[in-house]
Amino acid sequence: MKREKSRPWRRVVALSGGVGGARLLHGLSRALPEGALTAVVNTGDDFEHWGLHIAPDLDTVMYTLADLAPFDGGERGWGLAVESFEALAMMRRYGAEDWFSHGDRDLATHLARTRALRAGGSLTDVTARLAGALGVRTRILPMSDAPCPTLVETDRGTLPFQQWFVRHRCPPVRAIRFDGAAPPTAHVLRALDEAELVVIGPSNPYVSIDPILRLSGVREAVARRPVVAVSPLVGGKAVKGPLAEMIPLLAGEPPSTAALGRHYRGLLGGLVVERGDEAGLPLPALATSTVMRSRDDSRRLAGELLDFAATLP
Ligand code: FO1
Repeated sequence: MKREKSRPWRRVVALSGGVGGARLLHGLSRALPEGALTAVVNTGDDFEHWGLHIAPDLDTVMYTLADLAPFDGGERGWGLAVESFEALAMMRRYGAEDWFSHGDRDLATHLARTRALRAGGSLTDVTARLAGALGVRTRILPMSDAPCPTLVETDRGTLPFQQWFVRHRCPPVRAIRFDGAAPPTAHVLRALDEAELVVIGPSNPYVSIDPILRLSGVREAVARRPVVAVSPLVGGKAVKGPLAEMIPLLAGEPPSTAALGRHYRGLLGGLVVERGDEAGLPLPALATSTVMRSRDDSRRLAGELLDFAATLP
């Protein structure tokens, strides 16, 4: 049965990593009625640094939805648009590790989160409190309340995600490993069970989306819903990050949207791809402009995605 274009979606869940997923969430939050969107966010990148709990993807999503993130296609998509790095410079003088750039304003988020977690709050509750304080109306759910670090196997050994990504600048990957058996939260499973549509954002499938899908019961819950993904590739190149280099190493084939479709095999009802990247796809595809350099780009893409999803069985 096809959904009429004009009927608004009431319950949409979007799975997200950092910048690409966050930008799509921004567009979806504007395209959907208030209260209709829930973001389920990867926490496999979370780590402790300077004694603080850092949750980069949650923060990127929160800042983007609060209109506080850089959104101009510039180099730095993460963190806050208006930022200074005085504390980092001072910590450097004290001999602290400085490979991860904490901004001064961003540090306030890490402090507030760490204090609230130490006082006994769950990551879900603390995230809701921080996002609410920044005026975010979209529900942001961490995928789990327990630590579930993503580990990257490389020639230099097995590296926790941020060591691999930021400190060592993405050396070639042999395999991705997920530590422990942390469960998804009940909120995540309920949101998926109630979703009319699940959107997989244009995030790295191996290190941003798989960490969510591999949690007990999540893949099965997603597979029961209509699912549309947005490709993070443009002409075989990643919009941002090391995905294009990872696909040949992990899937044994050149980077393409067809490889992406195969990666999400059994899950997708449709795939949104960059114009020209639709050749050879074995599933319904919407070919459009997928790069989000502005809020208007993300609003347009989100609207097109929802109209496309409405045409799927
Ligand atoms: N990415 C970098 O490449 N270098 C950094 O120093 C860095 C700092 C940083 C601080 C806060 C934050 O929320 C994100 C930050 N990121 C940084 C981005 C982040 O590590 C990755 O983009 C995500 O984990 C991947 O989605």
